[in-house]
Amino acid sequence: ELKTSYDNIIVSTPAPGVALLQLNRPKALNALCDALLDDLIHASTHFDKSEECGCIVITGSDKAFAAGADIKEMATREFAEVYSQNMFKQWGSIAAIETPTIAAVNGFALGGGCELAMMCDIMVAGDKAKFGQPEINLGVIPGCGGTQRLIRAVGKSKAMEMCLTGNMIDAERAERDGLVARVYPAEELVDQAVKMASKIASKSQIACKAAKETVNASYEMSMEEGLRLERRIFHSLFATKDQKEGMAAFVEKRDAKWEHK
Ligand code: CO8
Repeated sequence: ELKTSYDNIIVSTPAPGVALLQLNRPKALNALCDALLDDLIHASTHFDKSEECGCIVITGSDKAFAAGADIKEMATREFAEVYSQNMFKQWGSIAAIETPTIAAVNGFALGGGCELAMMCDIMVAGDKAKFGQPEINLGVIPGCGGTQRLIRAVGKSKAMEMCLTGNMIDAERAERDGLVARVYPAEELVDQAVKMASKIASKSQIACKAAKETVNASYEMSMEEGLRLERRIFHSLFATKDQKEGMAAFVEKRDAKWEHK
C-alpha cells in the first residue's frame, strides 16, 4: 500500500498511467541514505504491482538528481558491518522493477546518483545535468553498478576515465556518449519525461514488460541465446489479447484498445 506521505520522496501521478517519484532531501542534495532507499523501494514496488501504472519516472531537484550515497552515514562503517549487511544489495530491487522506468536528471548525478539513474531503462537529462563517479576521491570505488553498467553504456575507455579520475561529464557529452537518450532545457525536463512516460503507459503493458525483459536479457546472454529468447518471447505474445487487438486495430485502421492481457 502506498503511504500518504514519505519523509524522503514526493510521490505523484501527473498523468494517467504515470507515477512520478521525486527524491526529496534538498539539504543533502538528495544523498541516498538508507531511509530514502526504503521510501523509494516502498513506493516503486507499489506502482510496479499496480495495474494502473505503465511507467515510473524518478527525478530529483533542479540542483541535484542525487549526489551519491550518504557519505556521512557511511564514513565510520567497518568492513564486518558492510560485508555482513551486504551494504547496497537492496538497490537491486530498483533495478528489478518490471514496469518501464525513466530517470529524469537535472543537476548532479554523482556516485550512487549516477548509478540509480543507470538502473532506470531510459535516462533523460536537463541541459545543466552533470554525471560522475567520484568515489575514487573518497578512497573507494562505485558500489552500485558504476563499474558495470557504465562500461556497457559508454565503453571501456570513457568508463575508466570517469571511474579513475572522478571527472564529471555534462549532459551534452552524456548524450553523445550514449549514457543519456535525450537532453531537454532544464525547466522542461520533468514535463518531457512525463510526456515520454505517458506515451509508454499508453501501450500494451504486457508488451512493454516483454520488451524490457528481452532488452535487459541481452546483458546476460550470447547473441545466439538472446535472439532465441527474443523469438520465444515474441511467439509468447501471440497468447495475449493485446496482440490480437493490436494487429486487428491496424488492419481495421483504428486505434488499439489495450486490455493489458
Ligand atoms: N552525502 C552526504 N551529504 C552530502 C553528499 C553526499 N553524497 N553530497 C552533498 N552532501 C551535503 C553536503 O555535505 C552539504 O551539507 P552541509 O550543508 O550540511 O554541509 C550539502 O549536501 C550541500 O553540499 P555542498 O555544500 O557540498 O554543495 P556544493 O554545491 O558546494 O557541491 C557537490 C556540490 C559537488 C555535489 C558536492 O556536494 C559533492 O562533491 N558531493 C559528494 C559527491 C560524491 O562524492 N558522491 C559519491 C558518494 S559515494 C557513493 O555514491 C558510493 C556509491 C555506492 C552505491 C550507492 C547506492 C546508492
